[in-house]
Amino acid sequence: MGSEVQYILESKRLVWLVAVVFAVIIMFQYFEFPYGDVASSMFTVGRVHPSLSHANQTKASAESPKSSDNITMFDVSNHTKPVDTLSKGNNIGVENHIPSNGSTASPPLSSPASLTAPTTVDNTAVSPTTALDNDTSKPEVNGPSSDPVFNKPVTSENRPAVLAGESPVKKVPRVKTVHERQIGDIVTLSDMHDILRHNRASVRSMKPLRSSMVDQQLLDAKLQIENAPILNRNDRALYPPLYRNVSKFKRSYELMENILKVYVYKEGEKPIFHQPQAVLSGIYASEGWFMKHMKENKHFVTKNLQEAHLFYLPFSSRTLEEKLYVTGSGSRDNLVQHLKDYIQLIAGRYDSWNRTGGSDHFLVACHDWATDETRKSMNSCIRALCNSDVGKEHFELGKDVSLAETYVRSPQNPLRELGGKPPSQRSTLAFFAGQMHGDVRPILLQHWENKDPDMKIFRKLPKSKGNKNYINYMKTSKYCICAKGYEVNSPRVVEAIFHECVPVIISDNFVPPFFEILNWESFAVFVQEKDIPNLKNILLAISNRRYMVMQHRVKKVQQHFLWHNKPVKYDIFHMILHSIWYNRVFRVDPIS
Ligand SMILES: *[C@@H]1O[C@H](CO)[C@@H](O)[C@H](O)[C@H]1NC(C)=O
Ligand SMILES: *[C@@H]1O[C@H](CO)[C@@H](O)[C@H](O)[C@H]1NC(C)=O
Ligand SMILES: *[C@@H]1O[C@H](CO)[C@@H](O)[C@H](O)[C@H]1NC(C)=O
Ligand SMILES: *[C@@H]1O[C@H](CO)[C@@H](O)[C@H](O)[C@H]1NC(C)=O
Ligand SMILES: *[C@@H]1O[C@H](CO)[C@@H](O)[C@H](O)[C@H]1NC(C)=O
Ligand SMILES: *[C@@H]1O[C@H](CO)[C@@H](O)[C@H](O)[C@H]1NC(C)=O
Ligand SMILES: CC(=O)N[C@H]1CO[C@H](CO)[C@@H](O)[C@@H]1O
Repeated sequence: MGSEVQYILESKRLVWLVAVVFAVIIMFQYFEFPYGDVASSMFTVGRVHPSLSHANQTKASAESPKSSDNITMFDVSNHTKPVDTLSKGNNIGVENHIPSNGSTASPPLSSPASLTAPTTVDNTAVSPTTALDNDTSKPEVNGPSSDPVFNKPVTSENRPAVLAGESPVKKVPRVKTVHERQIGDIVTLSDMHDILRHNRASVRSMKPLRSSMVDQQLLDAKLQIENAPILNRNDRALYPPLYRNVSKFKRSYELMENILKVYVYKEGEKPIFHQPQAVLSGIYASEGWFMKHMKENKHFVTKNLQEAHLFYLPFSSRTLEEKLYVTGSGSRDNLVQHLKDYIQLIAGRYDSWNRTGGSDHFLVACHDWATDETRKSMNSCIRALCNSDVGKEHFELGKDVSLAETYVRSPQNPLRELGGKPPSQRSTLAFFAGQMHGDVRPILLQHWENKDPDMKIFRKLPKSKGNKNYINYMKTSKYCICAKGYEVNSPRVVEAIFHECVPVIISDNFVPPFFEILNWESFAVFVQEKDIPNLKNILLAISNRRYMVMQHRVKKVQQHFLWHNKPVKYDIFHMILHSIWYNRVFRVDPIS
């Protein structure tokens, strides 16, 4: 009897032991792989690990925010701010003009456990990790083989599956009801890579109602890109470290040049449609310049609907707002309706919309509102949007494209003031100036305004002719802080590149432009909003050698962010078109 009891106790203990060991292993796997840093992950307060599959999460509709365990995902309803409060923002230079009080996440707090110990690994991404002790700093990696291109962040491809049967993409932002958003509830760049990869593998555009020669061409193109020949080392036009895979990009770009045909709809009344001239300057200029170049283009544009791979919906989200939004009305319904009517017109008149349900149609829109305005009638389209916030549901990686926000000061000469000082003449460590839009900038100012001579962190600078003061800081600072405003994007990202200042992006969940193609971490620094108190240490922890490497790359990547009066190869016009093309190619259904 006694021995039997003993036996039972023993087995119970054994079972317990096994269970505990198992749990620990699972915990480590679960925490380690997604974040690449066991210590920080395990001790970061309040990090929530959603375990729902991404596929289901992305379906969560804005109208009915899904809740589980009191955590609301993608609670877009409360992100959208009262339109009422909008100051029309007509003045060029007044950026993101849309007070978004609704989206005020609780101020990113500095975690008690975040004695930030940024890793100074010279060739890997500089993404500061939060750590409890000093042991987590990674060993120095050197040599050409450790270049970011060949040394990508831990991703689902090169890490073991977390748990059998689970989707590799686990960490979609779980945006809690906005006010209770917690530290860690953000989508890091490596999460974005995972989501993109997942979406590429699983989400396809609608199977065409009737097949056409363009479908086959796209499939062929996809195959050729996937099997791209390795880039010739002597190819000087593209600097490999800047790209996620330079060979694929090169091939895809060539194929675009060789086969892509775009049909531009003639329908739509001016000035909302077909009138780019109105939007060639200011912070929304990218939609105007794109429209101008697309409409004038001889190489890509076709008049033959049958041979088009893409269909352009040529409207300006900026003009739409200017012309139709009734100040003080608090309603954007008429703007949304205007776009819906347009699609109905197109769908009724041309078979091309119905053939693919609009999934080969695209738009290019830089106004913050465009993301929301187009999410119903144009959701199937490939949308190039400045407001590329992956933390909200309406930006779909793999389909939608992050549009660079370019502040064009002189439409006659978009390259005016291009460039900046060499690294040795950049005396300021970090620079920021801007209005106190949104909830991140006040925190930045609170910690760094007039606190430290190395940190030139200002509110809006006093007016100066041609904005000389601001531009001079951009040209003479090592790092240019791009803190989000009301929404994730900021013209500073491109301005920094324009003036050869290394961008420091403080905008959680922001999908940077040309994300599909560029290896952003190779030339920019990403600092989480919660790490603002540590900003200076994070920057100082970047070795001078690493800084020189990044600054050099910023100069190399610059060509992709420049508008020219006549487009040139690899410039921003072609890069935007390329991203749209790339998503079109990779969403084509292989079983058609
Ligand atoms: C999504 O959730 C439903 C039930 O909520 C489930 O039946 C379905 O299999 C899930 N889909 C995926 C892709 O996980
Ligand atoms: C959700 O929160 C409410 C109030 O905060 C609480 O009463 C309820 O029990 C919670 N539900 C769950 C599932 O935790
Ligand atoms: C938005 O926030 C600003 C500054 O915090 C405040 O002045 C304004 O009244 C707020 N507007 C709304 C609609 O809450
Ligand atoms: C980390 O390093 C700093 C300076 O090197 C030292 O003062 C501190 O005690 C270390 N902390 C731990 C937990 O080892
Ligand atoms: C880039 O893509 C090509 C084609 O798929 C592949 O052969 C090559 O190994 C990739 N290069 C890197 C560095 O991932
Ligand atoms: C496309 O489909 C819509 C809705 O089903 C229909 O009203 C329209 O006539 C169709 N367009 C064409 C050109 O057949
Ligand atoms: C989910 C959630 O927090 N919803 C809130 C959105 O805002 C409205 C009005 O401010 C609240 O009534 C909802 O509860």
